[in-house]
Formats: sequence, structure tokens, C-alpha cells
Amino acid sequence: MIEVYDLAGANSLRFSPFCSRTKATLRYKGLDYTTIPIRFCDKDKLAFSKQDRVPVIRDDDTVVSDSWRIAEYLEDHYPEAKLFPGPGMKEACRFFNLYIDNTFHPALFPVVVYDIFEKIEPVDRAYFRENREARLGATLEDIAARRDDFRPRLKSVLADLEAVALGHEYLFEVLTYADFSLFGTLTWVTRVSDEPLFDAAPSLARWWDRMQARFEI
Ligand SMILES: N[C@@H](CCC(=O)N[C@@H](CS)C(=O)NCC(=O)O)C(=O)O
Repeated sequence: MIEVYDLAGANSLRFSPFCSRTKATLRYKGLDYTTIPIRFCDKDKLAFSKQDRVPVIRDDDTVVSDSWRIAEYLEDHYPEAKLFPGPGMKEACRFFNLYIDNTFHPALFPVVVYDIFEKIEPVDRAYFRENREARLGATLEDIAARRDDFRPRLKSVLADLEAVALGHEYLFEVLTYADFSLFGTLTWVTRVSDEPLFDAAPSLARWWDRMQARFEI
């Protein structure tokens, strides 16, 4: 059985966007897995992977970290249900995955960061505050007070995603890893925050419902 080292918040809430990508991919490929909860302060438990981020998977003697590298590993070793079903799909998925990480996440982060802070274990809060305040260049409270300033950028990314979802059952018409990239992020936000995402994105909302019905994680 594959082990997934998975970020855990208070009450065992699992909200990491990157871990959700990996878990949904494992479901899609029909692979059994078990999760090992990791809190922000548990990094020593990841020493075997020679880095300090989740997800990490252990598949017998093989250890892989980073959600994109895990996707490549699973596709190479368990090719049955394809993540990259056809020429150019891997490259397109890679680009979409980078868009999610480098454009969608930064647009979301200041809007929901205080919600995340409230959902993590008290023991993780000092680390999270210090690390995220350094990243954002302001206190979490200041960022939360300015949510409205950050919403237009988020709205514009959601409009891009709505345009991609419009008229398609899956983002690239057939299911690909791009669907799991976005699925991970929406799992994250909807589990930690009540921020409305779908008011101006009805196709994205239908895609999200379809993905949730198909992949329970
Ligand atoms: N590029 C990595 C990013 C992994 C990552 O940043 N994971 C977060 C959890 S969502 C983490 O481990 N954070 C630990 C920390 O911030 O100290 C991936 O795709 O897996």
C-alpha cells in the first residue's frame, strides 16, 4: 500500500492543495493508499525524504516528493488510467500546473491566509505566522483587514479558469492531470474558507461538482 505524508490541521483537517492532487491521482489510478498526518511542526518526520515539504509518497522502497514529480512517477509506474493521455498533454498539464501554483495560489493566498491560520493546530501557529508574514510582508491581521484589496486579482484568475471550464466536461475535454492540479487547490480553499468562488463562474462550479462526485478524498 502506498503511504502519503499528508498535511494535517486542527481536528485532522486535510487541506494541502498539493497533497490533494496526489490523493486524487491515486484514486483515479485505483491505487490503495494510506495517509500519515504531518503538521507544520513535524518536519523531522520527513527527514527520510531529504526535504521538508508534503506530499511525499513511499511506494515500497521508492520515496518521491513534490506533487508534480509524484504525478510523473505514478504515470510511469502505473500507466493504466492516464494523466497525460496523448501527445503534448504532459507539457500542457505542466504549464497549467505552473499557472495554478504561480498565479492562482498567489491570488488566493492573501484572501484566505487568515482562514488557514484559524484552521491549523495552535502548536503550528507561531511557525505559520512567522513564515507567512515574512512571505507576505505584513501581519496576518493586516492582510485579513485588506481582503477587499486582493479580491479583484482573484476574480480575474477565476475568470480565466471559468473560460477554460466553459463548454467542457473536463478542463482539456478529457480528464488529465490539469483537473487534479485545480481540484487540489479548490479542495484546499473550500475546506479552510467560506470565500465565494463560483458566483461568476458557473461552468467552473459544475466542473467542481463533477470532480467532487468522482473523486472523494
Ligand atoms: N512544489 C511542491 C510544494 C509543496 C508544499 O509547499 N507543500 C506545503 C503544504 S501545502 C508544505 O509542505 N508546507 C510546509 C511549510 O510551509 O513549512 C509540491 O508541488 O508538492
